[in-house]
Amino acid sequence: MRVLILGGDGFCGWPTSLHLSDLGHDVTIVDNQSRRRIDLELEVESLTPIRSPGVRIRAWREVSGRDIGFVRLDLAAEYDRLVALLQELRPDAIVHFAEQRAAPYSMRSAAAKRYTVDNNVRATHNLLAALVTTGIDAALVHLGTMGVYGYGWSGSAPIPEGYLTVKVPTPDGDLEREILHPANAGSVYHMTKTLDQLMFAFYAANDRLRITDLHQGIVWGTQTPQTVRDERLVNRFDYDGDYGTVLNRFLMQAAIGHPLTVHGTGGQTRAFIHIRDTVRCVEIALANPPAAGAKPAIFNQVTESHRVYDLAKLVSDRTGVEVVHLPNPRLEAVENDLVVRNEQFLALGLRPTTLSEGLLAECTDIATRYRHRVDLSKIVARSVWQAGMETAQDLMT
Ligand code: NAD
Ligand code: USQ
Repeated sequence: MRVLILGGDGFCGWPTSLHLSDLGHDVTIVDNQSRRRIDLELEVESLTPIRSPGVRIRAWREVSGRDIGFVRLDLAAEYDRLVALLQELRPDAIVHFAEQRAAPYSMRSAAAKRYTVDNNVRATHNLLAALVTTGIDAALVHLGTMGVYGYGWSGSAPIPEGYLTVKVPTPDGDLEREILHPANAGSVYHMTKTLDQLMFAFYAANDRLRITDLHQGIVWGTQTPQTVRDERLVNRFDYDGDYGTVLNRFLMQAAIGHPLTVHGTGGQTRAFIHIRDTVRCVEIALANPPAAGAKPAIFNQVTESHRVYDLAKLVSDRTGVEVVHLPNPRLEAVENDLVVRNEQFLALGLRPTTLSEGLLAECTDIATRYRHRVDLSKIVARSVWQAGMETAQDLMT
């Protein structure tokens, strides 16, 4: 297939591009490098020394003999170029990763909130409008988030895969209706993903676009079988308070002997997936698109759930690094249950990679190898959900 990977320079997009190229697909990455620019703005860098797109693509050609295209394009701002690109390449499939994806970054200032909404909503809508105007019938796979459901509101009720069957009372008795699961975003970033869902529902119904929305949990890990093939292919590893996600942060903190930064009690339960399974899930989703005219297919892209404190304890027990409970900079349930249905991917052949000693060690090894690149002042989360909320910055420096 000819596949466009929008956001293919990022943490999930780069290994997905390599995985699909390795499978023999004709891959073109579209990315405006905004993520690299935000690193400059935050004065932080990936823990791993990621190379420029040109070097990455040359290295991949050397090790695999395969070409990957790269187009620098802003999906949110360059609609006409996007249309021209679609007309030129006429992709069979499109994977859409190209959004601002950090919840803390999306809450740090009015400018960041506005950027996140403008970027994410416009990027997704431009893509949908461009597909309609060009008449290109590509299967579209979007990376959404488990956070669209919210955490804790439904107690221990299992979270279904996107849709909920509800009873609507009428004078003639109850009617059954299938609706999108109610959205309950916990940050401006997560809110943009709930808006994406509404756009997908509309364009699938009105224009018969074939759309799959992957409600992905927190991704952990760094490397995949392709990114380890050459050091120049190394994947991004975010560790800072805005972009670093919780388990990778704990593994990096353990590698440098920094106390493990649990927000609040650590009773927050979240869903997780290893980066190796992310790339495999995208492959499976591309092979199983919905029919034209069908509602968007929604898959919960998660393999296991854990409490934040339990993860910290696990890492602490194997490394001896202490756990600290910091003031939580976020507005979120102190504790929550989480049961997630994920039968669709399992039925389609996903064999989940779960938390294992080997994979935790792989991540710690990477963190140890690049520990000299850590900026200690960037570890503790500073972005707060409401003005005046206490942060742990003073406690930790
Ligand atoms: P990332 O920030 O590393 O990658 C996103 C890429 O998209 C970056 O390279 C960025 O430059 C590009 N981009 C952003 N806006 C763009 C625009 N307007 N035009 C062109 N390119 C643009 O993020 P990631 O961790 O790889 O996440 C990818 C997707 O997966 C996101 O949509 C995110 O919401 C979703 N997701 C990520 C995680 C996770 O834990 N990392 C979990 C669930 C869902
Ligand atoms: N947390 C800590 N200590 C830390 C960092 C985080 O206790 O040092 C806590 C947070 O308070 C939160 C939980 O860990 O309760 C998860 O935080 P996170 O930063 O790992 O994940 P999140 O902000 O939810 O965002 C990440 C990705 C996002 C994706 C989302 C999937 O950045 O793109 O959509 O995971 S999900 O969480 O399922 O919505």
